[in-house]
Amino acid sequence: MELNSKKAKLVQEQPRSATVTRKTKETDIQITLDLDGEGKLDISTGIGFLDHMISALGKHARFNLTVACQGDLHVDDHHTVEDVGLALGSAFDQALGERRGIARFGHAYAPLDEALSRSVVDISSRPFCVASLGLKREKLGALSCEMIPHFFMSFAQEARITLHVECLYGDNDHHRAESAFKATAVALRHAISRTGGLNDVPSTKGVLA
Ligand SMILES: [Mn+2]
Repeated sequence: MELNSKKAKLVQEQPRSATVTRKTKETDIQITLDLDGEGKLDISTGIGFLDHMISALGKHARFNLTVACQGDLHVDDHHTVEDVGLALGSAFDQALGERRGIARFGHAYAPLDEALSRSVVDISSRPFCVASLGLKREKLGALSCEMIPHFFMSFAQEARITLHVECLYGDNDHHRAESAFKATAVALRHAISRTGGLNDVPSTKGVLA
């Protein structure tokens, strides 16, 4: 019993962080992520609204997160948004490490004024994403609205999580998008919260690989 609790304590103290570098002809990305941070952020993707959304994600998930991306924005915003989503997902996967001793499921609602979003997360190792945000504008700042669900999809793919995020209502697209990121942040924070020791695998299969 004493041994088990010592083991659990050791797991609690293990850092959950990762550094990811991803370089292609389209984007050059460096990310550092600490899942057990204080919301310390330095986000620079070259797309202001994307920085704003990733900042909301990091702040409310209580990550320490730096994201630096030099992308081919002279083409458009597609590669930058997609690749930052993939790299952030990969950093999340690496930082999480062995999928043991965590809550696994998380869900949250987040309002922003008149808009309300719901996000449900399963740290399943089964990449799947349903992102239904109902955005009407073509762009928010320099970010194409069609790339916002795409970002969630790319993140979920490399993070190897199941993510269902929906904006339930709201008139203002900035509010709709931001509430979706905030809800996802809080859902992630709950899903990765430490609930047990190394022997605790939250799956009837006995493995979340
Ligand atoms: Mn805002």
